[in-house]
Amino acid sequence: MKHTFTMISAGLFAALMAGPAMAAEKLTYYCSAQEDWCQLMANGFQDASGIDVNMTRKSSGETFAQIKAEASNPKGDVWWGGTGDPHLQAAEEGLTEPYVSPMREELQDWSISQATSAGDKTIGIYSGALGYGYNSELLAKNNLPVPACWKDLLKPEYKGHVQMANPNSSGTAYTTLATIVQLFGEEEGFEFMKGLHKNINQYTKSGSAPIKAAARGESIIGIVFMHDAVAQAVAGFPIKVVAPCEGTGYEIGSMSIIKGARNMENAKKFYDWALSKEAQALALQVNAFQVPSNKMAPTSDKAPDLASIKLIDYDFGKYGSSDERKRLLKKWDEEVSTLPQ
Ligand code: S7P
Repeated sequence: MKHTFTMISAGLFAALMAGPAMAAEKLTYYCSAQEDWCQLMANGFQDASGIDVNMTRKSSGETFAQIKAEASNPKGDVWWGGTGDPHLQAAEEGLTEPYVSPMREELQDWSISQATSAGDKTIGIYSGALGYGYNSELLAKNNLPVPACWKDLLKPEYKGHVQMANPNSSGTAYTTLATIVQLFGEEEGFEFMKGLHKNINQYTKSGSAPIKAAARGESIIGIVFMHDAVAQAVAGFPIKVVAPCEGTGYEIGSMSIIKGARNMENAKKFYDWALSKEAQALALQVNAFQVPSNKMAPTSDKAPDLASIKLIDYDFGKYGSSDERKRLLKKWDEEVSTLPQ
């Protein structure tokens, strides 16, 4: 069987690499993962296919809003990266195109489930667990206790020391909100978010910004995907990574083709290429420590081990649905973000 898959890949790549495409060939690519990975994917595809790539990087919620705003006159061709929930919402709202890639046979079950649940309008490209990280030097300098659980973040000692992104713009922060609601129930979950609000020094636009701020010493604790905290630790900053003791949510980072894409064939070529083990292996060059969806792509030994983290059974169907995402965000806007600190 493995041999057959390899043949499929080899055949597909032979077709893709058959020679440079016509000079006019192009692709408009929206990216919601970290900037350096987005750029590497753009360059990698351009080199592999000869197709000119025009890349824009925005957070997951922002990209969703842009695709929605452009729906009557789509400008993007493919959306790669970012948390799965807004990709699922885009699928439900008819903003993305169904596509069944020949590369599917190489993918993990969780990647295919994401596709199946969305009528093939999206697919999983990586996975990662939510958590937080803290600057251990600053924590010690400020005589603060070492946090290990979500509820530790409510301690009054942490006032002004915790940062997270805004769940409207950021997929990471929406995953945080949905995780807390699933872990503690809606009522207690919103009480938690209100308590946390008292300790927040800033809601950033981008999901990974809070741990970059902690790395630079501008804040102490950042709520982020654990792989984003690991990236800062690997870069040499005094960041410790926490898998919260109560359990935590996770993402299926996703990819979707935009409905009405002007360069539909090139979008499909990118999609197939992005699912290959070669394209997914590029992550290691930029310290992107998510777990890849291609079973043959390497996972860094520094990547958080999802099997050893207490993961909740995140309900992607519910929390990726248009009504639920809109409702939770509205409730957070009205009941949490407006509270005094
Ligand atoms: O940095 C990588 C990553 O955490 O960023 C994506 C994220 O959704 C994009 O940032 P926002 O939170 O600002 O939307 C994640 O999918 C990815 O793992």
